[in-house]
Amino acid sequence: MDLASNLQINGDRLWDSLEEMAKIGPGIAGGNNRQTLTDSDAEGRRLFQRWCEEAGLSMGVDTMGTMFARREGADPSLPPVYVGSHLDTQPTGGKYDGVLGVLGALELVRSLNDLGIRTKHPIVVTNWTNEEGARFAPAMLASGVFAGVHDMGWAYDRRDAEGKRFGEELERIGWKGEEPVGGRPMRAFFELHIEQGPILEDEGIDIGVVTHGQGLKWLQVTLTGRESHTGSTPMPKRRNAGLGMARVTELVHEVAMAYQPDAVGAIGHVEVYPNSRNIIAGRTVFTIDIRSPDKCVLDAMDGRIRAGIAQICEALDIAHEIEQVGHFDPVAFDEGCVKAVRDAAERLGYSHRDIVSGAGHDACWINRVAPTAMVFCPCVDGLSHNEAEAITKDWAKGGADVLLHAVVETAGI
Ligand code: HGY
Ligand code: MN
Ligand code: MN
Ligand code: MN
Repeated sequence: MDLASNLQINGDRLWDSLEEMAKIGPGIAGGNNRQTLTDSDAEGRRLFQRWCEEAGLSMGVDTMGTMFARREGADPSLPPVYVGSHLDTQPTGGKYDGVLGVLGALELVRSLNDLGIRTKHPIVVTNWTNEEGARFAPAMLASGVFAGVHDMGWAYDRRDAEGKRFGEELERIGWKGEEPVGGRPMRAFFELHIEQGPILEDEGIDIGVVTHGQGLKWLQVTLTGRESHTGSTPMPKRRNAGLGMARVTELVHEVAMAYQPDAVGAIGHVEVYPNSRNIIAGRTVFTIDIRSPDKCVLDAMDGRIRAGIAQICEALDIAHEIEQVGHFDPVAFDEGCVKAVRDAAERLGYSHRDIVSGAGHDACWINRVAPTAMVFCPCVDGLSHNEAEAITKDWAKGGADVLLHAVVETAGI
C-alpha cells in the first residue's frame, strides 16, 4: 500500500470536531474558558467520551481524572502507543491549544477505522487533566503525577483562587477514576500541538519537528509592606508592596533580556491587597514565569532574580517570601520518535523544520517514562493563550496526518 497517499486523516471531520468542542465553555471573545474541573470541563469530557465510544474505543480514567481511550491492537499484549494532549483551557484561551492534540488523536483512530487498519500495538488516545495550571498550579499537573514528579496527595491539595481543593473538585465533576496513575507499559507517547509561537508561520513551514522543550520555573513571590493612607502617608514613610511588585516586574524583564536569545520572563498573575484606590498596597502576591532551553541560563536567571528581589525589598523596607511552585528542566525528546515525526513529514511532502518548544506540554513530563515526541503545526501570528488564537484547516490536517504516520510507524501494521 502506498502509505503516503492512502494514509491520511479526514480534515473536514477533524475541523468539525474542533468546532463542536469549541462550543463548550465559550470565552467572551470567540475563544474558550473551559478551565480544568469546571462544569464545562466535565461537559467537554463527556462529549470526548461519547466520540471515543462511537469510534469503538474503551475508556479508562485514572485517579487524577486523566482519560485513556484504548483501541485494541493485533497483539493486545504489546505496550500501547499513547497519543493525545489536553482539553482544559486557559480562562481566556483559544480553541486549539491542547484540543487539537486530543481531537487530532481521535481523528487518527477514526481514519484507521475507515481504512480498516489494525496496528500491532494498541493505541491509547489521552486527555491529561489540568495541563494549563491556570486554575490549579502547577501546569501539567496530572502528567507530572503520572511521571512520578508530583505526589498525588500533594496534587489533590492544590487549591484555586477561591480555595477550592483539586481533589474535591475532581470528585464534584464526577471524573475521579479508579485506575492507578502511571506505572503503565508504554511503547511511546506522541503529542500534536499548535506551536504557540511565530516561527513556523513566519518561515512558511507546515510542520515543527519538536526536538526539545525549554525548561521552566514558576516562582510565587509574596511581598509584605504596610497598608496606609495614599494621601496622608509621607513618601519616605511608605512600605509599598505595590511599588516592590512593579520593580520586580522590571527586574524579571531585564534579567530575561540579559540572556537573549535563550531566555524569556514575565509576570502574568498578580494579586494586590487590599486593592483599594486610596490604600497603599500592604501585600502583593505574584508569579514569575522564567524559561530557557539552557538549564544553566534558567538557574542563573533564578539566582539573579532572587538576589534582585532581596535588594528591592531592602530598599523599600518590605519583607519577601519566594516559593517555587513549578519547575522542569529542559527536555530532549526521544530521537527515535522525533525521527518518526520527521520521516512522516518528509513522506507526506510537508515542509518541516526542527524546533524547540517554548511552551510546556504534558509530553515534557511523559518523556521521563516513555519515548516521546511532539508534532507542531503553525498558528496565526504565533498567538496563543489568547481568545483570538487561530489555525487553518490545512495546518490542522497537516499536523494530524504527520501524527497518524508517526504513530502507525511506531505501532506497526
Ligand atoms: O505554561 C505552559 O507552557 C503551558 O501552556 N501550560
Ligand atoms: Mn497546551
Ligand atoms: Mn496552554
Ligand atoms: Mn500540553
